[in-house]
Amino acid sequence: MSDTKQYDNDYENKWCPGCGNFGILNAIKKSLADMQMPPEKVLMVSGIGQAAKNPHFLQCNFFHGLHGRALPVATGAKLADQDLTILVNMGDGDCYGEGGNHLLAALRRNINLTLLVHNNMVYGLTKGQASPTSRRGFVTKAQPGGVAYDACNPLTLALSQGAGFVARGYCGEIQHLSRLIKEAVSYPGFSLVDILQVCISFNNVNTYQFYNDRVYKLEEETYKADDLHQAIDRAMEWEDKIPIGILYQKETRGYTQGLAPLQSGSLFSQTYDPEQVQKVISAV
Ligand SMILES: Cc1ncc(C[n+]2csc(CCOP(=O)(O)OP(=O)(O)O)c2C)c(N)n1
Repeated sequence: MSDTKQYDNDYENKWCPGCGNFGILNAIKKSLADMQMPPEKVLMVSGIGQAAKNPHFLQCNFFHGLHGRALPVATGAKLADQDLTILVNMGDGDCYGEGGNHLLAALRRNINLTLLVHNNMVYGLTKGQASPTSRRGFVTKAQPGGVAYDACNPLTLALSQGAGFVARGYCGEIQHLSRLIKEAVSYPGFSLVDILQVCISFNNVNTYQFYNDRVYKLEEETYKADDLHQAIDRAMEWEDKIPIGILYQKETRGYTQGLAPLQSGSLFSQTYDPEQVQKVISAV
């Protein structure tokens, strides 16, 4: 256990008091501290939204880019410098809506990144429109009759696309969430942690009370995280009981493992021949 203060900074935070993002931020700091991760070795990448502001409030490297586009940036950064620990912070709209195509590509590539999705089931920054994870019937100012279709299930999506590490956390269970983040960061491939995040301003259905009444931890003694079909079954539980923990973990071969150009080190540390580069550019 070590000090989280090294990741603190004094950037002004305007999240609503009580926002679930605070719990997630604290869990991230705690996991980095427990892993004794030097701030200069951590890169946080994000897109646009309240969740995407998370890296502002951490003392480490960060890249805050375009809505939905955090994963391609993180992919490039990992190829350039394999020694960086990269955490991608996205909201559910940012990741499963605007960035959905990039999520599919990231799942297939299996680059060694950790994706933390702050899933409040609503577009928070733009003041409360439905997102891909809003449940059918969820009423907003833009959907006054309620959302007319079923929600996307990001966990079954990731499982069906061959993801090697799929977990769900809850912003009200900070110790548990920080353990999940540590496991996800240690996993040598693409890891998804979908985090149930309370939005106290724009989602009055999925409140702390709602989750406290339903969330349960996967049974450490009996739950087998290498059973894909069991993982899919648990990922589909929602109405009365909502599981949190590592739903699925398997050994995979990451994109960078054995990739020839990376055998002599990260790309940034290698010399290159401009003539060869010119040849490649001219060929395309
Ligand atoms: C290409 C593009 N489309 C739409 C927007 C407007 N926009 C900004 S944030 C946002 C939604 C953010 O919701 P979410 O990702 O769930 O994050 P939250 O704010 O809830 O944390 C939208 C639609 C934008 N900035 N860029």
